[in-house]
Amino acid sequence: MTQPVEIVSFPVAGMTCASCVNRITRFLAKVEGVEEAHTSSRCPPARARSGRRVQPRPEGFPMHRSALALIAAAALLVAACSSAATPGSSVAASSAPSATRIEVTLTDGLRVEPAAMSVPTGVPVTFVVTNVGSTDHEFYLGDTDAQAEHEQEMATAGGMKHDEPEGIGVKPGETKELTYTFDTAGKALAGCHVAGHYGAGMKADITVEE
Ligand SMILES: [Cu+2]
Repeated sequence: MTQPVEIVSFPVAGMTCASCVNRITRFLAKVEGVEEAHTSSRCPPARARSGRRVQPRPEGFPMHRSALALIAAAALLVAACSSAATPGSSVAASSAPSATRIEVTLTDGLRVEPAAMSVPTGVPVTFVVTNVGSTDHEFYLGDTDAQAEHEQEMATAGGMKHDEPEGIGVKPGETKELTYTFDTAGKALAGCHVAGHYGAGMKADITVEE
């Protein structure tokens, strides 16, 4: 029996750069039942190809449910993306488990200090990041693939356009906070992708504990 495949297209507002595009695409691709996702900051609009495995469905449970969920999810992502630059925009502080705070220093010696950190899974962690150098640095969270992708974005876009949920630019002498929740245990990294910095070792290992 062939699986029904539905091509779903929908417009996404508020994407301002290549990282927004990548984030939406990565997110869509992870949604259950989605086989392929394409997002473009120009026309054509975001598209997701949904190949849900056939299961008996009660009448009135249309395929469009997944499309609606996608749109809602993408809208949330865009909201997160564009509000990330606002300081103090952390969410639901009262009901969330108490955030772990880690003080981080970025140096002109191209180091992220401490070079190794441990964080819990599923708990907001606030990184208080200070650039003690005299050149721009950034603090970008993600696994090896995400770091490589961001390195590429930085190279093609010529720099970070705006702060993001997983990364911030920090000017010389500035201290900024980034609150992030690691959803899965394992290894992650914090890296600076100002040209040449990551390659020179400007990164820290993050162990996300069970
Ligand atoms: Cu740097």
